[in-house]
Amino acid sequence: MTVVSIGRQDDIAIVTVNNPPVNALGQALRQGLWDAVETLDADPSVRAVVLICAGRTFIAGADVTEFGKPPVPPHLPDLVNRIEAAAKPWVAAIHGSALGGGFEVAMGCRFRVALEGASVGLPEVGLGIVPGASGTVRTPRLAGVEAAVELVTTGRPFKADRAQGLGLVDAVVAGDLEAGAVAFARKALGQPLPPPISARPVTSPAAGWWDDQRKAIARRAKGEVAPLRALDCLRVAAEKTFAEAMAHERATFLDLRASDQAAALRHIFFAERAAPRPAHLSGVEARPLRRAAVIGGGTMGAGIVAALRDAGLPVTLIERDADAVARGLANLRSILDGAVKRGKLTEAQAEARLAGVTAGSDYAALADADLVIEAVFEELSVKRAVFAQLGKACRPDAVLATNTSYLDPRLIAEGLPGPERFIGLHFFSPANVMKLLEIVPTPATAPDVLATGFALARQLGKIPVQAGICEGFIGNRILKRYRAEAEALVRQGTPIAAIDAAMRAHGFAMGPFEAQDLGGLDIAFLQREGARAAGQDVPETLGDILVRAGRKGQKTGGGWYDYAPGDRSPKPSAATASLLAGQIAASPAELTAEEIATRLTGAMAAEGQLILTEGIALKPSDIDLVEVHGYGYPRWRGGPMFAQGLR
Ligand code: T1G
Repeated sequence: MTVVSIGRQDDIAIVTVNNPPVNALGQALRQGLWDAVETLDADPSVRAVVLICAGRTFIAGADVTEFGKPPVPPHLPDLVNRIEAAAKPWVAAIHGSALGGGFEVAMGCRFRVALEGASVGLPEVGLGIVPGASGTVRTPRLAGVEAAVELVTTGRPFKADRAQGLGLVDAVVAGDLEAGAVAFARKALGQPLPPPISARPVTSPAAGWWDDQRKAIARRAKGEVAPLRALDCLRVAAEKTFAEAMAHERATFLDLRASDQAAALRHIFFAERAAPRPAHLSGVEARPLRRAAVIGGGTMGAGIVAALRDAGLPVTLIERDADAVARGLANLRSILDGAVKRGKLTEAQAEARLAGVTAGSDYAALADADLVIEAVFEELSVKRAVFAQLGKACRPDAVLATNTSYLDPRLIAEGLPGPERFIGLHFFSPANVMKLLEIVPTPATAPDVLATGFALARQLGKIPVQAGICEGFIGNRILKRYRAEAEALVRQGTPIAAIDAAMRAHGFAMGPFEAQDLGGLDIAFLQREGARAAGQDVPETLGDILVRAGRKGQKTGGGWYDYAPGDRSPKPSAATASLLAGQIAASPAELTAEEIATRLTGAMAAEGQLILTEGIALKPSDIDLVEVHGYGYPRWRGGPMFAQGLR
């Protein structure tokens, strides 16, 4: 397949890239572009060149599948320089996303024209590297240092309009991109050309500004290396010559590309892209998803409704009576108001989200639903009563799902007519924000119903992971082991605050005890009490002692830590120390922060290994996705299985 073809519109050459799925800059494409420059330079009838891409997007970057291999010429920085030095001006015509090497190629062009709604970005830090083909050197010369620092060190793309305002693109067109780019090229030929970006000046801010940037990035990066190394490259670009800056960037890129953090981030990158289309479901057609319904308008139910509406699905919300319906709609409204406050939605979009919800207490409204997700109180009899009604009210082919996080889905579905259409869909709170979705089939679940779970995840933009049935499935089972190991360290005399500090230093947003205080110790306590009441032998935990003493966390002013009224910062607690005094070894084992983190992440991996052996998870990377997307495991460490060398 020709990845680069050349067409003409009179004296304007059209270079079209066609390298599905995202026009990544593999060796063949780099060679094809190099040859195109040579060909068009040698053609006196060509006065300008438009570079455009077929398919869903402009060039989305270097080919990440090549990263593990030695670089093969033409190297991307050389190609970008070659385009910049072309005898005729090149105009990049951008649709979709020009990312990484794609935007660097666009900066080798003399001009950039973007289709409205397109975006440009340098996401390399998200892969544990820095741009390796002049992104840190040309961007400051094109748009100034401040814009460059934001674009490069956050990795977040800019939409076309903002990019134009910053000078990253020269024009934004609507409709036919090629025609717009050709017209732009013709117009540009009638005026003096701007200098190539590499020849443009750049002004470096004062040293204090750089120090402030470094502090802010270090706070945000929490141990991730690439953003700070990218800042270094940008400073060199602002203070040294183009050539010196290019050499510094290349050395940094090659150094980071071989790093553990880059390997970990690539692992997650590919795991995320493989997750929505598991091999064992290829060829299995999902059932249609046109109308959805949610039973229960509490925190989880309202969050699930919001997620379904974000995906454009009309939703019926069912609650037990008029008051509960009103409360459910109020919960949804507060989610939408929050999104508007944070600038995620406009008022009009929030209204449209709400307009797509039909709420009531009559199950007859479910007659046309393709999918119903139950999200009522986590109690077996309550859930079974809901499914008894769903079995009567819904079409026989409607997919019926439970959002249970701990109960055995088989018990919930007992007696349900058409058990093949039943499945577990475990959302994480807040359901409209958290990307993880654990998909839990029962032995009776039909393959096309399982495929429908994955299709729903794709439609909601979530990361689906299939889980077998056990207590806590994958994520909550590992969480239980993680907490038990943390309590074992407390019993050995390791201070609670030292454990939390060690896990924060390891890259977690918070440690296991701070997290319990935030979420409430009573949730897990009730689970344990339920198991005990059902006759299971569940040994007493340190958390039980605290809950029995009324210490449930922030909501009661104290849990593992004390909290002053209106202050959420945890303070070591004398009350907790005295409650647990009898449980703690007299001669504490001194552990370093690294040893604590290794012990606790090792326990996660050990539980993950059991989960794999029992067939609860299908592959190690699924467990890593659960931990990274559901439990705050630092992405740049790849997950507990990756960290233990398990791929
Ligand atoms: N290389 C190789 N394959 C890629 C790829 C890439 N850069 N990006 C995506 N794919 C594959 C992906 O694995 C999947 O494959 C398919 O394309 C669709 O992806 C020198 C060194 C572009 C926004 O980080 O952000 O340039 O599973 O499902 O939702 O400075 O892909 O179908 O077989 O995500 O429409 C910088 C990463 C690289 C962009 C499209 N670029 N990609 O999203 O599709 S480093 C990136 C994305 C670099 C230079 C440096 C997204 C997308 P399969 P998808 P999508």
